[in-house]
Amino acid sequence: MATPPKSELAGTDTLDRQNTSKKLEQLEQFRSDATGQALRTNHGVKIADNQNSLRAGTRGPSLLEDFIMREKITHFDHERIPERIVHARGTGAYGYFQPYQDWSDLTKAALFRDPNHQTPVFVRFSTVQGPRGSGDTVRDVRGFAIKFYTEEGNWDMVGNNMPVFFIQDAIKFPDFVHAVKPEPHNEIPTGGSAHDTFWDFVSLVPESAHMVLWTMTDRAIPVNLRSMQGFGIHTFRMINTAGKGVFVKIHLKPAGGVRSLVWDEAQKLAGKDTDAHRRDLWEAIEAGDYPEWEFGVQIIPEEDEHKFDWDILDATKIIPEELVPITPLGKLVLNRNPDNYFAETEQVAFCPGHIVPGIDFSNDPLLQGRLFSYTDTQISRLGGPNFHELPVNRPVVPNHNGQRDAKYRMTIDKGRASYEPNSIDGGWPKETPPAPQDGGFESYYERIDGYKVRERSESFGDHFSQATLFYNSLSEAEQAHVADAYSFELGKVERMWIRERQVNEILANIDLDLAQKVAKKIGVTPPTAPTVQPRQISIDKSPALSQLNLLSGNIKGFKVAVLVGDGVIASEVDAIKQALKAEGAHVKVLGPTAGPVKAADGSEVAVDGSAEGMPSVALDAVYVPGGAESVKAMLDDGVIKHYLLEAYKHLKAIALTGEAEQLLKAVYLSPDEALLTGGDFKAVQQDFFAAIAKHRCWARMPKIKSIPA
Ligand code: HDE
Repeated sequence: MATPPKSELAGTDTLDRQNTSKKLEQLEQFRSDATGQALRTNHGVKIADNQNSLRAGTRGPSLLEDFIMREKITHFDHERIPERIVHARGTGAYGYFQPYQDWSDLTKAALFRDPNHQTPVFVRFSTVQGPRGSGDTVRDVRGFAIKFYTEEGNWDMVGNNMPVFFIQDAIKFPDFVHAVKPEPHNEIPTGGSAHDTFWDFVSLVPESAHMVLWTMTDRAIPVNLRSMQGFGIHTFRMINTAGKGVFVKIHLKPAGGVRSLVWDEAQKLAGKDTDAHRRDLWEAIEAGDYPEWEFGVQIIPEEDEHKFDWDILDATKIIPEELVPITPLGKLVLNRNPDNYFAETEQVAFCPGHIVPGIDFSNDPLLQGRLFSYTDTQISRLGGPNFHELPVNRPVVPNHNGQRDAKYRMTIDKGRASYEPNSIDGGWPKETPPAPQDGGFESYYERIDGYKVRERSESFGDHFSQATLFYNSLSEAEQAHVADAYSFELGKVERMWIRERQVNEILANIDLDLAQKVAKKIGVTPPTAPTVQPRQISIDKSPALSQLNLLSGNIKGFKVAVLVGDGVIASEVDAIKQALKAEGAHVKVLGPTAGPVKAADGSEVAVDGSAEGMPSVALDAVYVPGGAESVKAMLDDGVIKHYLLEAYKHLKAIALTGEAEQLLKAVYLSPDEALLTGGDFKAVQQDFFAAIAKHRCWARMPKIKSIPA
């Protein structure tokens, strides 16, 4: 009898840390470097002339036999694949997840077991509404999808940057997406929700009230992808080594704090730099400033399932952190950019149904529908059921089974038996029984009892109390932005009855004052009472929801513009650069042109670009050092004056030292807690850095209305 290829024991593909710890190593075999290589056809023939097609005479017709040209153009003709139906615009990076300790008492999943082990990950961030080429800074939800290449197979945590969703049941998803996507007749707008079909739908579907409120906050215009929270949204389960399950809500908190753009800035940035977010992520990783998040869970014992004012299976609800604090489990770090956007970021395929032992689903009806949808969509997007063989999607462990053939099969499966059980191939591959650790996957042992119904549980029936809780938890400035955002969006809605319905039947039930403010700005008669009786809940504020409470307190990762011209004081430029770098901030020295400037002492000061090329909207703060000549030129420079006014309008920290103080008068501004002046950099450093760390000078808000866009 032939010897079986491996031990007779079932479950031979158990943990093998040495082999599986690095996804990147595994990917190496697929990476292709053309350096030093001859130009060849796809079939390996060396090409002698890549400039001219084959023709009959130098001025004659092209010849069909030109297999080199035909192959090249045929391939080109098919280079595009369908973009994702939602989340088409995205950007990704590799990194790792590392647990802080052994969490076996919470989950048996191996990735949470060893604090010395890093599980490789690929993360893809995305917007939802816009097509692949749309702007990064549009008002939208951001996808936050993580593929953990664990030693027990891939776990996809396909989340967003907001903790709730628009609908409660997956069957409504196509309706919601059709409504938010550009209008069918003219395909407008690209990347946003400020149009009739979206507001028509959400004003008719009150369960969307909470999530729509989130999208009207500044969370929908993150300053960059590094500064966003991530959420699993649905309630999931974790199962420990003893087989005990708990419910969990997944949270990711950015180490650099949660920060957003302001609306005017977001709109301008979409035009000035369509790629603002992907550029920022790329540059941060290239600069070694690796984005980091703390991965944590809210843990809800099974016996507490019904103890909240809301149903934990309802994806339009959060569990306030004040009621169930987050247990931090580990950190997620992104430290490598992909080599090829298409092969990695575009071809990556996530599915919430990809889980590993120790993690399981809940009965959330939104989650349940997602489990089916994602693999289904990959089949049309990636051309068949073999997309798991694409390098970026391959698990780091082997995946033997009887699934064969189909389009684009890359694996050459050996053996005769593509069925199980078999006696021809020694019975391989075999099942692995479930085990406290490293066993085969076993669904959570849960009793299900019920009638077959198309009905929503009554516990899903309250749509406003959490929206009100969220609104009440926001700072005054955040609330003002919410009113502005609703007014902007609804102001673009052509049908008056949709505006009225959103104000009277949705906003008035969230907060009457908000409804009245918005009504006044969009030509609707302000409502005087809600249409739904407010529901009493056990908590009236959740400070953890206000992003003003989620800043890091330091300036690591912030981007500061230093405006220079000929005659600048070089030592000042050096001092600010060094001090910012020491704090982990990024400095962009910007001149009148993209060429170097000559300092007052005759030395050359290198610049990173021109002020016009790197507008204030792309940076977090502005510093102008002294220098009689450079400031003199700036006093007559419209670009610089606009730069300062725009940074001021966007509530940014600005410091003007030495002669640069004269610029204040030129732009008719006066100092405030974030607009600083002083003799030199040392004089303003402390206050300037403190103002940057606050991210925005909210006290300035009442003044900025008078500054033209
Ligand atoms: Fe998705 N969603 N979704 N979604 N979703 C997709 O899958 C779907 C939902 C999310 O970077 C699609 O591969 C249904 C919630 C992210 O590749 C598709 C429902 C949340 C991404 C799909 C939802 C998400 C997607 C389109 C209602 C937050 C991008 C392309 C039940 C928890 C992943 C694709 C990436 C992508 C279906 C609702 C997050 C069509 C049916 C809730 C981050 O399968």
